[in-house]
Amino acid sequence: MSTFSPGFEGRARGIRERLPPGQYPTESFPVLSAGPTPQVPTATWSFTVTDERGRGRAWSWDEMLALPQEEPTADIHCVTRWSKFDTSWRGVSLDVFLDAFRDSFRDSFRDEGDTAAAFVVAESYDGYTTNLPLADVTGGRAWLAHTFDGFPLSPDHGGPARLVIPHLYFWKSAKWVKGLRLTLEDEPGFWETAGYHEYGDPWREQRYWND
Ligand SMILES: Nc1nc2c(c(=O)[nH]1)N[C@H]1C(S)=C(S)[C@@H](COP(=O)(O)O)O[C@H]1N2
Ligand SMILES: [Mo]
Repeated sequence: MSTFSPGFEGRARGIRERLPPGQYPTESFPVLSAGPTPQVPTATWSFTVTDERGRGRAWSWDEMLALPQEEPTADIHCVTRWSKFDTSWRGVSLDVFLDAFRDSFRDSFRDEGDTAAAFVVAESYDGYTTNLPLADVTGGRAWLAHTFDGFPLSPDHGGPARLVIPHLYFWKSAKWVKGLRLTLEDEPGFWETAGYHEYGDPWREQRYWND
C-alpha cells in the first residue's frame, strides 16, 4: 500500500506537465479586454446561433438557465503568457445549443438539409469577434459560462456570460458573447486580423500568424 494515492501523485506531477511552452502559472485572474466593459442586462440578453443560410435560433437568459448545466474545471492559457490552473465554471455546453439549433431547423426547414458550415465566428456585445473551427466548439470542449468559482461571472470577466474554450488560447473565449455565426469559410476575428494565430493552440505555441 503506497503512502500517496494515485490521485495525489497525479496532481503533483501534473503541475509542470500542465504548463504549455512559454507560459507561467498565476494564482490571480488578470482582466484582458480590448475596450471598455459593456453593461449587458440579463433581462435583454440573448444568445443566438445562426448559419450560412440565415437560419437562426435564440435563447433568452431564463431559457439558457433552463438548459442542462455543467460544471467544468479547466486550465486556461492567455497568449500574454499567464496560465491559471483549475478554473471552475458553471454553464451550458455549446453542444446543447448546436444540437438544439440543428433539431429546430430539421423540423422547421425539413427540405433544406444540414448546415455546411465548418467554422464559427463568436460575436460579442462589445463588438469583439473570434473565429474557430466548428469542431472545436463541439464534443464537450466549449461552454457558455455564467458562473465562475461559484459566483455570477463579473462584468470585467465577461458577465453575464462568456465562452470558455480552454484547449485554445483564452482570446478565443469571447466575453459578453451574444452568439455564434456558423460560416462556410474561416473568417478571422478581432485579434486574428491583428496578427494573432487563426487557431491558437497553446501546446503548439500558435501565438502569431507564422507560428
Ligand atoms: N468580448 C471580448 N472577449 C474577449 C476579449 C475582449 O476584449 N472582448 N479579450 C480576450 C482576451 S485577449 C483574453 S486573454 C480573455 C481574457 O479574459 P479575462 O479578462 O476574463 O481574463 O478574454 C478574451 N475575450
Ligand atoms: Mo489575451
